[in-house]
Amino acid sequence: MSLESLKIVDPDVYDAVINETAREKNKILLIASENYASQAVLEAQGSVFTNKYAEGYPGRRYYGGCEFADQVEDLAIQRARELFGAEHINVQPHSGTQANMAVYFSVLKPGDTVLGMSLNHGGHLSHGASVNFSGFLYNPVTYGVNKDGYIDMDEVRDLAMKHHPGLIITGASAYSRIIDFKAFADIANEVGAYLLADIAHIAGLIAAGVHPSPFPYSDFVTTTTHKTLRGPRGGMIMCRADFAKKIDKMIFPGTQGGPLVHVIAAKAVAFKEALTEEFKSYQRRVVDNAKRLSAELVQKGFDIVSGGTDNHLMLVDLTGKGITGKEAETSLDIAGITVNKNAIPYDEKPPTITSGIRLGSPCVTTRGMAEEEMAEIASIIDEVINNSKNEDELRVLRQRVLTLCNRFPIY
Ligand code: DSN
Repeated sequence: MSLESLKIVDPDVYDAVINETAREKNKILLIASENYASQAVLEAQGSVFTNKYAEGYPGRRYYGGCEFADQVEDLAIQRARELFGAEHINVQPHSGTQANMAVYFSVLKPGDTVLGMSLNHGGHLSHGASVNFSGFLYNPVTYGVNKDGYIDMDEVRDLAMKHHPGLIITGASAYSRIIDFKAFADIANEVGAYLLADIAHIAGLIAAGVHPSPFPYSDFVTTTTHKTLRGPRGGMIMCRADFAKKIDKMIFPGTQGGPLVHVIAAKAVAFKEALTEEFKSYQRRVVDNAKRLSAELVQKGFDIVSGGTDNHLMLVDLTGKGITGKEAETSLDIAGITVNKNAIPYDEKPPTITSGIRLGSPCVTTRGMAEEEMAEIASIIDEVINNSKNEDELRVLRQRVLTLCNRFPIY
C-alpha cells in the first residue's frame, strides 16, 4: 500500500509503520493468535469506509448514504454463512471480547453463574477471569485440564451439575487439543445451560474442516477474525435464529455504537479468501507445521503440554530447562523469534514470569514455510534456550533466522 502521504504528513507514524513492516518481515513470528492479513484485506481496511457512520443494520440504518456499507456488510454475512453454516450472523463486534459480552448480556443477569475454562489453564480473559467484566459481573466457575494437559470432561460435568451455570463456555487461547463440542453440548443440555463456543483461535481450522465444527451443537459461536481466519482485527457472533434479535440488540445499541465499516469490508474480503481451496490447504499446512514443530521440540528434550498438538499451537513447559517463560521470550526475540510467555497448567510462577511459552504456526505458514523449516526453527529455538545468556551466540542465531526469513518474503 502506498504510504506517500503518511510520510509527508506524519513522519513519526510513518517510521513506526516502516519499522513494524521490517519487524514482521525479518523475524519469525510464532505468536499463535497472529497472522499476516492479505494485501487485499489491508486495502479494504484502509479504505474510505473508515469515514462512514452506519449505526443499525443493512436496510435499517440510522444514517443516510449507507447503500455501500449495506453492500459490504451483507457480503460479509453471506460469506460467513457459507463458511460456517450458522443460522444468524452479526459481523459488527469490534473484538472477540465484545462478541462474548453481547452473548452474556443476551442470556444472563448480573450474578448468574458461568462455567468457562480457567485463564491459568488456557482459557480466555472473557471466560470469567476476575479482572474482566465476565468475572466481576457474573459468578465464574472454572474448569481446567488434567495432569496430562487434556480438558477433563468429567470435571466439566461435575462442576456443571454442582453449580448449575446459566452459560457454559468452551474455547481457549492456549489449548492444543481437539475440543469436543458435542460433549460440551450434552452437559449444557443436561443442566439446562446455554452453550457458547468461542472459536477465536481455531476459526480458520473450522472453516477449512480441519477441526470439528461447533455447529449444530452450540447456541452461540463467537470468534475473532484475525487469528487463523487471517482477516482484519475484529469479532463476529453466530447464533441460532431464535437469538438473532437479542444478539443484534446487544451489539447495537447495547454495547457498541457505529460499526467499523472499513473493518467489516475487510472481513468480507477475508471470508471470500477463506472460501477458497487454497485456504483449506493453508489450514492443513498450519496443523502439519505445528505438529512437526512440536515433534522436533520433543525430540530435543522439550516438554510440550499434553505431549503435542492437534491444532495450530502448542504450550512449551520450560520447567526442566531451567529458564522462565519471560527469559525465553526475551532471548528468543534477540535471536529474531517472537513468541509470548505463557502460563502452563498448574504453573507456580506469576503470569508476568511464567514457566512456559506458547508457539503457533499460522504466521510462518502464511509465509510459505513448510515442515523442513519447522525443523530449522525448532533447532534455533533449542540453541537459543541452551545459550540464552550468550549474546554472541544469539547474534549468530539471528543470522540463521534472517536467512530463513529472506527465503520467505511477506507482502
Ligand atoms: N489475546 C489473544 C491471544 O493471544 O490468544 C486472545 O484473545
